[in-house]
Amino acid sequence: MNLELFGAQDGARVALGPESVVLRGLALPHVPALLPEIARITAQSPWRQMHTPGGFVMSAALSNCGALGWTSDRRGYRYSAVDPQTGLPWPAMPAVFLALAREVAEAAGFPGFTPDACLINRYGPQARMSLHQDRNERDLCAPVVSVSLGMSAVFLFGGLQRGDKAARIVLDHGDVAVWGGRDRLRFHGVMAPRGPAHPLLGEQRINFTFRKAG
Ligand code: MD3
Ligand code: FE
Repeated sequence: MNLELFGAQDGARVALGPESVVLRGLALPHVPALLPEIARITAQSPWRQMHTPGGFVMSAALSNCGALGWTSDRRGYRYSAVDPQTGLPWPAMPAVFLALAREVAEAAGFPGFTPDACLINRYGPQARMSLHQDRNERDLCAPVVSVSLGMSAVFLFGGLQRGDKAARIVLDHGDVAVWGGRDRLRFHGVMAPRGPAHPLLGEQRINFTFRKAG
């Protein structure tokens, strides 16, 4: 075993709120299976920067897989069965993605999670996501599961009001997190990646979030 692949924190569980938790390194064993799937998905539905209703261009690039994909344009945020750039359905959710999402949700106390959408964000060295709530999903009772790969980044976890003070936690390659229940509508964001380029992924951070959107 190559011990350098594992960090001191791997296996740790960090509670962010009453119903949200970070599980350190839980995705690490799956990385070799995940990366070719991300390549396959983004060959079919390429990385793109979306426009916000407010007239900005998002700094992170995104793609989606699954029955529904998150999109944004001048008219608003929504989930769509069709990739607006290709006119085709989003790539199917790979079995390894679904298995990981279910494993993570179960480990956090949300058994039977069946996501129908997976938003994949790619952050270059300058990309970030400002504080927001995720509320376009029809079923806000289902949790959101996230998987972080590549460079590390500071995740900001606020409260139910935009002005509430946000806690900060670094998310590293292989970390997974789950947000459910009363934490589901908390404001959150992520700062630009920091630290050294990642040995596998270079100067980028990739985050995918599984959602029950429809
Ligand atoms: C807490 N993505 O795509 S992942 C997003 O790193 C998003 O790409 C960030 O926020 C990223 O919407 C953060 C963690 C995350 C994702 C969704 C959540 C935390 C969440 C939904 C509700 C509460
Ligand atoms: Fe979000």
